[in-house]
Amino acid sequence: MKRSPILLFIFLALTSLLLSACYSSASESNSIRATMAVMQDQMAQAGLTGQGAATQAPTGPVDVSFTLSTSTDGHDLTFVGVGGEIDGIANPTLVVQPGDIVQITLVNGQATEHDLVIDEFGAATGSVLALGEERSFTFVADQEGSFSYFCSIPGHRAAGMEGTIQVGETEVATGESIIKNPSDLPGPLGSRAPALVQVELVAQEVEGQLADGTTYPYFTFNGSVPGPFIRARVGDTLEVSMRNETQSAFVHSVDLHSVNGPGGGAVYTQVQPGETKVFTFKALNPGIYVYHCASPSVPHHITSGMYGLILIEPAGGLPAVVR
Ligand SMILES: [Cu+2]
Repeated sequence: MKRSPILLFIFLALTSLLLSACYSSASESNSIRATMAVMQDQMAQAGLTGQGAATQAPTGPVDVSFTLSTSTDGHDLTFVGVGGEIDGIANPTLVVQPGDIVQITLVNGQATEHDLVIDEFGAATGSVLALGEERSFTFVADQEGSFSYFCSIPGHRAAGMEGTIQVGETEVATGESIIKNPSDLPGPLGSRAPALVQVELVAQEVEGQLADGTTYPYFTFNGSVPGPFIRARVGDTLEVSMRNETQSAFVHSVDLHSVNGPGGGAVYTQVQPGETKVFTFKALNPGIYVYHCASPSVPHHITSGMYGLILIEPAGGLPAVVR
């Protein structure tokens, strides 16, 4: 059988093309491998390999160490402190100072797989499997703030195996004081004649101190809870000015229970942020009455601080008290 020289040429050309393609792809993958090796070296130098972004390798003696044992009450899984100030505490907060070399030892309290991981420090014990098995890690607490330590075995963190490691001072939330001084009261009226009494109320929304480290978005009359104590006598005409601060987010108003008439003034005093409305009423009945904001949702405004007292003295004033 006689082969066509043209076909033979095509065959040889295709073969050589195929071979050169193989060689070039081999050399390309070699160069990719080389690049990856360089990158891995660089990542190792930058401490970026392994779990999380590992911080600098600890050198020198351990400044602070904690031992945590895994525990279960049949429902929840926890870490329990062993020894020192955290002894017996479930998921204790571990407090360390910035720059401390911290050692954490995990003791397995069950014959179940657990571990302990702190992502931000690239720190992980690896698994403990057997009852009583221990594993430790050491890291430098070189970032300030609150971080979670947890068990990374699927479902264990959600079941309760999570706590906080606090590096440095906790940030304490502080707000304005909204406390009303209980002695901040107008004096007795005595036996004066009926008069015009002007009352100025300002709705102020204040990020106020609720407890140590906790603030609350209060709604106030004149910046305090309760609002100002108002004093008048039967027969007085009260001119109530209700202003809402410009920076307020909500509509506010005032409903004084000493007002004879529906709504106690709330109908006339719904004020948008930046708005002021004034109304007058005549005090007809002696007594001590509550006043409060009556803008929807009313319970939200009252429980957030918009309430106070108004005293309507009888004609001739109140009798003197002994003490
Ligand atoms: Cu209000």
